[in-house]
Amino acid sequence: MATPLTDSERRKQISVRGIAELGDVVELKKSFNRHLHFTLVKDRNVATPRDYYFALAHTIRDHLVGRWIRTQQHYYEKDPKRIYYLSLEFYMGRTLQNTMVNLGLENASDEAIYQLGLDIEELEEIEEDAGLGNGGLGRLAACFLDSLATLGLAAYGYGIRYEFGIFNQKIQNGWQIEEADDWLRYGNPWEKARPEYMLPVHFYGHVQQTEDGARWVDTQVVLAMPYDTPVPGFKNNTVNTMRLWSAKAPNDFNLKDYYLTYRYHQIVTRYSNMDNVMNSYYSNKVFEVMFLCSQVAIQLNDTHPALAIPELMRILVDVEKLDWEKAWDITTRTCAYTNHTVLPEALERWPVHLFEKLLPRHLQLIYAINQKHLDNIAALYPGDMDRLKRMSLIEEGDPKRINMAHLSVIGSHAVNGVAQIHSEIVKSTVFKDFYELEPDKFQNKTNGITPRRWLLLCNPGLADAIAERIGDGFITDLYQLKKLMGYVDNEAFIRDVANVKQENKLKFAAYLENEYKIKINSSSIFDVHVKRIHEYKRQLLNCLHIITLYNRIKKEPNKAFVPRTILIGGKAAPGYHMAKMIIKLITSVGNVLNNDPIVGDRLKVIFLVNYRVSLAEKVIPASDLSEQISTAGTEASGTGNMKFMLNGALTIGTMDGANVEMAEEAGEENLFIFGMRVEDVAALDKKGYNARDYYDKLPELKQAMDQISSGYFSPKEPELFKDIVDMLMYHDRFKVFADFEAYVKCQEKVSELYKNPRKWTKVVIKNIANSGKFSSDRTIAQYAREIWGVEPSAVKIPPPNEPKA
Ligand code: Z2T
Repeated sequence: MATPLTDSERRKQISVRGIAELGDVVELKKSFNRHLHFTLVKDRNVATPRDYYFALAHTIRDHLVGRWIRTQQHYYEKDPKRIYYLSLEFYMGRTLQNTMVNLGLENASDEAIYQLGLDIEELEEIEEDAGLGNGGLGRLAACFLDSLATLGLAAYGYGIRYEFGIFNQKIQNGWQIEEADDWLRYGNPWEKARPEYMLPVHFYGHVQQTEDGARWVDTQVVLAMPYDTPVPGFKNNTVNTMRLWSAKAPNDFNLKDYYLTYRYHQIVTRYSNMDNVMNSYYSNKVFEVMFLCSQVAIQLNDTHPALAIPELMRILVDVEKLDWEKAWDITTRTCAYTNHTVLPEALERWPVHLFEKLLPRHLQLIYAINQKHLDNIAALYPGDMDRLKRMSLIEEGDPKRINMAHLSVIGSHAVNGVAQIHSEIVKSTVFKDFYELEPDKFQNKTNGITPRRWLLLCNPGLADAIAERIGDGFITDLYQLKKLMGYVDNEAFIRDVANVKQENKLKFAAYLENEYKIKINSSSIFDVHVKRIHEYKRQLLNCLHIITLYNRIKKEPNKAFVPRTILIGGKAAPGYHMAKMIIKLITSVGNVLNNDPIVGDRLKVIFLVNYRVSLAEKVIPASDLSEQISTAGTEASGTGNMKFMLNGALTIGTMDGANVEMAEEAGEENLFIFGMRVEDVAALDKKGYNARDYYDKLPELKQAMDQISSGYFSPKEPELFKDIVDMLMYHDRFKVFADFEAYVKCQEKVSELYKNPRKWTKVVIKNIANSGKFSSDRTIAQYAREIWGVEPSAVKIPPPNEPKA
């Protein structure tokens, strides 16, 4: 008779991390030792932890190579429509564990490394984040690459190989300090330079009008060097390519000043993409340009790569000699544009004088595009001069500028926002006139996140608890999580979900203690607010709530209080004064209340230094409460909100961005929704927002503000936070005070529910069960069908036959 399995044996069998087959383990160990010897040129006596990381990285990378070659061969033979995702940012984070997860090698590698007497988590920690992005937009591009490969689409991510990623954030005396991120210092084992595909890119010069069209002559040539990184799909043997370009100016290249150098670097790498798209398209077959748009789709990740539009026109008109109408038809049918914000300061408007020197032919083409566009408007709306001015690609003024969003809308057959509410706002505000002109162009594609990195990789305990109930199909079909609604009252599942959360919290607390010597109370609510520091994201609203909680404890020290640890993290743009002041305020408030013996461990405020992809993977699975509190109408979508939901945190949030759809999916009663809706914000704007009204009416708000302005949190420098106070009192575009009362009340409900762990966990389960919509697989399938005109394929490329060593 078979002995019953132990709990851990049962878990191993259903483990979503793959099964450690003996053969695989033996092979991995051999390969690891071979790489340590031949690649790292070390033995176990002298190898450092970093050598071990590289030996493992090379071992795992070897498993990608055959699949990569085969996938590209497969695309060559089947010749499906190619998707080019053009993005100035790919915020990839680490690659080692993600590769093991997607190849199903994680448990085997764990076992192999364990048998070698090493600790795999310690090795994984050595890898640098590929921080080639700022935040949500760049991380979205990275999630999309994972989904594109998992859906078997013939896709390429095209971008820039920055030599420095986003700065590393340090905190000194409560202030943000930026340090260079020299991420390539020890080499990058995941990239392959492709000097054979190097391309010349032209700059400067002037345009000659000849009999058969324009000639751009006397240019200076710059070389663009591609580096390819493999992008594996989840267990489908597909490996796509992310191609990042590096530009080096030849020595004789004369650059006037630093600003131009910087712009030049951006521009050369931006538009070298296009040449290559054309090249890869027509290098192997007879060039039939008429079919370009049926063979290639180009998705522009915001306006940053919008030069693709005039560049494609240049190639079609100047090089391929197509007539203008044909060229424009192909261009617009090939390109599509995603908008990520409606905040006016973030919309790109490039000075014309930059183009005059650097890209004179592109400027001419943009003027010609604009002329035809304005002729069209003038014919449709005779005499409406104001409309012409509003819709022009060129904005008069000093300096004269090109509105890159207008260029992108005109040059694309589809324009999409990134959440339902945002897509509606886009149509009624920034692109109102354009929507009136071409309503069918405008679409919505609600953002998503990859469940591989944001569940399997970062929260294996939760993934296992789920798979034990509903199998592992949810990993590539996240809507299957709905089946968990059948477990809302299942005591064993409730217990498992609560236990996993507690384990994650303990692990994160241990990490904070190890790395930063910070001690936190693991039975407190982990209340987490992580994202870029921005006025519209309202970290200051959180701050005012923290101060209010503190004042309540001080007022009635013996009253019962539900303990909270408030974790706030995020980078401030180096030149954004207010964002830097917000960091200083958070750390100053922390200093006061973390050291107040009356408060004890009931309330702590921790600033999470250097928030980035790899830190998100640690903190999100350990969170109880997710702060998504932007002013309604300002956060296009948010994607952190989705990561928290999937990892069993409850959301406190406004009806903004994708929060709206999260509430729709899970039921508004299962989120902590508070505050003004978009309509309320508009009404308040109409009436006139007066911060003073709230300050006078709400004693707790007044007390908190008075403390900040009187130096309670900065005794040595009472005036320190004057700019914050003035902003909040006299020119707050984001109306923090108007939501203060509702926010504080809503936080009371959070504490109330937390007192009943069983009820809390049931709400958590309902949230997880209804998070299926927020898989980037769903998002990408919609882009594929509704913008690119391709079907995601379930075809599994056969596994490679590795050449014998
Ligand atoms: C960015 O991360 C976002 C928008 C931008 O507008 C620029 C950057 Cl770097 C130009 C974010 C949005 O703020 C966020 O709401 C959204 O979820 C994310 O892009 C992805 O769409």
